Amino acid sequence: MYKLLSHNDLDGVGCGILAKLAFGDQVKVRYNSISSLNREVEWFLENNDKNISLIITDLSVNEENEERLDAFYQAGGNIQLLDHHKTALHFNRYKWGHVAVEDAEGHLTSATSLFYEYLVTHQLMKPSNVTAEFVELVRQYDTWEWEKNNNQEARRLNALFFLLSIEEFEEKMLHRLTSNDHFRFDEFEKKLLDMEENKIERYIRRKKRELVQIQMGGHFTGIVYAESYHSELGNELGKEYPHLDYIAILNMGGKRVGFRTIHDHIDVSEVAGHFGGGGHAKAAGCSLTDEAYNQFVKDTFHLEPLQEDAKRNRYNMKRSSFGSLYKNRMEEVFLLYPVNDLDWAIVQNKTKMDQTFTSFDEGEHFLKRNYAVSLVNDDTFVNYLMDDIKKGIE
Ligand SMILES: [Mn+2]
Repeated sequence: MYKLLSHNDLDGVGCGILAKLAFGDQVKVRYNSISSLNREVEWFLENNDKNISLIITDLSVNEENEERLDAFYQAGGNIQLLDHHKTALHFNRYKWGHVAVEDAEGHLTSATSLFYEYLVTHQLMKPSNVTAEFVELVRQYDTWEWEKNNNQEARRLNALFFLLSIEEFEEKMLHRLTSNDHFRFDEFEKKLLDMEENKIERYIRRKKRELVQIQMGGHFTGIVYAESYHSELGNELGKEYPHLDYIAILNMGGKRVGFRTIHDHIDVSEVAGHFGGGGHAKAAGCSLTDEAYNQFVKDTFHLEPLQEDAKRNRYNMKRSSFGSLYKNRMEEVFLLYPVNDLDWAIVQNKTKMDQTFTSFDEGEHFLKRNYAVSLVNDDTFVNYLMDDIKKGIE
């Protein structure tokens, strides 16, 4: 008999699906949050059943359980821990630990890809195209390689995972992996995913109009309230407002703050760490402590949201050699224009600023950070130019 303890996200459940494919009814699978794994391991060890092989995937145990597991192994117990998080690399010192962040070809690994490789090389499972394709989608999603490769199938697999219960998802995938030659979504799933995508798009459009910006801890931060779709929101808001270093997403009901960034020079796990939280460089979170509440909620509640750039312009375009016109809530106008091949300058309310910029983006970031401006629509732009012409005639 086997027992698999795995994470309750797509990558963790991918391992559960592979275990059921390989071992059928000879395996019991339990999915855990990061915090519940240690309880499960303790429970397993208390029963001290050496006839059951324990496999742990996508998660690692605390120090006490690390020692207990090794003692169990030394006493003849069967254990295998497979993980791909760099925080778990120290488990490689045990015969029962296998942690790899990259595979032999230098690709980032996921728990599902490591477990597939393990099952195939130990001849516990026959490799197949459809399973390899499923494993690769999970790997690309879990490592965020899907974004770089624009792998929409990987993103949609995770969306489907969240639309279904874990049991339904497992059942559907097991059926697919045993009866098809290639991995594809069926018509009903495609329809469901399309509807979900439209819903997320509308939600994000609304949230774009609620974002406020503040300067804190040496960073420019965008703040928005949202209970769901944090990854999508962090990504879309980050791209819409690239002058912001990161986006803080407040979940008031859950008393949590999520941090997301699209920038390589920002590590949001450091920001979260300042408030007693943690995570990865691009995605992290913390509890809404008193300090976090004061900074993110109390100090920002009175702020007006940022205005979006006009999107359907034909004349007032960004990077235009005629200049791009911006405005803030105080009705101050700013024209950002190239003065020669190298420099960009700004005219604020018809007065040229001393400061120049080496690129359009640098100039726009300066304006958006310091004056919270947005690109005006064509009508406003034309009126501004007409005004200039009239003044010239007078
Ligand atoms: Mn994982």
